[in-house]
Amino acid sequence: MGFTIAQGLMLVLLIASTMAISTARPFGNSHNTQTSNKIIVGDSYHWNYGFNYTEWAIKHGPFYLNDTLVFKYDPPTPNTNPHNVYLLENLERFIKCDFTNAQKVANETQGGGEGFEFVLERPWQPHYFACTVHEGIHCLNGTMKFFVTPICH
Ligand SMILES: *[C@@H]1O[C@H](CO)[C@@H](O)[C@H](O)[C@H]1NC(C)=O
Ligand SMILES: *[C@@H]1O[C@H](CO)[C@@H](O)[C@H](O)[C@H]1NC(C)=O
Ligand SMILES: *[C@@H]1O[C@H](CO)[C@@H](O)[C@H](O)[C@H]1NC(C)=O
Ligand SMILES: *[C@@H]1O[C@H](CO)[C@@H](O)[C@H](O)[C@H]1NC(C)=O
Ligand SMILES: [Cu+2]
Repeated sequence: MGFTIAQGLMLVLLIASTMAISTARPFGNSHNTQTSNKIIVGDSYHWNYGFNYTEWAIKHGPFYLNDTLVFKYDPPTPNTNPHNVYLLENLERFIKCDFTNAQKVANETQGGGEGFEFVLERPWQPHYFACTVHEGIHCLNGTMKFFVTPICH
């Protein structure tokens, strides 16, 4: 819909550059111990409509195997938007916010309290996260999507 091929290529380049940085400095950052990190998605903005999570993920990367992503979002009320967490099938579907074969990982109530925790257990696999609420409005217009590719220490 709103995405061009150029934007898709940009995303691919962003993955590539994140990896290049991390392989160029394998021992040079604070993630170089075996302890895994807990990372709150969106920092203080949490998992909500209208935040650029792609930019957030670039800024917070690289992500390591066994790091935990914490998705925090309020349970739905008459005054708050519901949210959820899905894994989308591939990059193309991620770009289009196409939820075909998407896998639900957290429902609308699981982001409450301490949040929903997702451990990055699959090394080198891109994980395409998105909120599917309102037939893609949250994903497309609200930019509630990002991907991470956990690398090994
Ligand atoms: C989000 O940030 C990325 C990376 O800076 C940028 O390429 C993209 O255009 C931004 N998206 C929106 C909707 O502003
Ligand atoms: C990740 O966690 C798994 C399961 O707990 C463990 O077997 C593995 O050694 C861990 N890997 C790293 C790099 O921490
Ligand atoms: C969401 O998932 C939790 C944990 O699996 C479950 O207890 C709860 O009933 C589910 N809520 C909805 C609205 O599906
Ligand atoms: C979402 O974005 C699309 C395309 O940019 C636009 O046509 C549509 O009106 C927007 N919908 C909402 C609810 O903002
Ligand atoms: Cu949402």
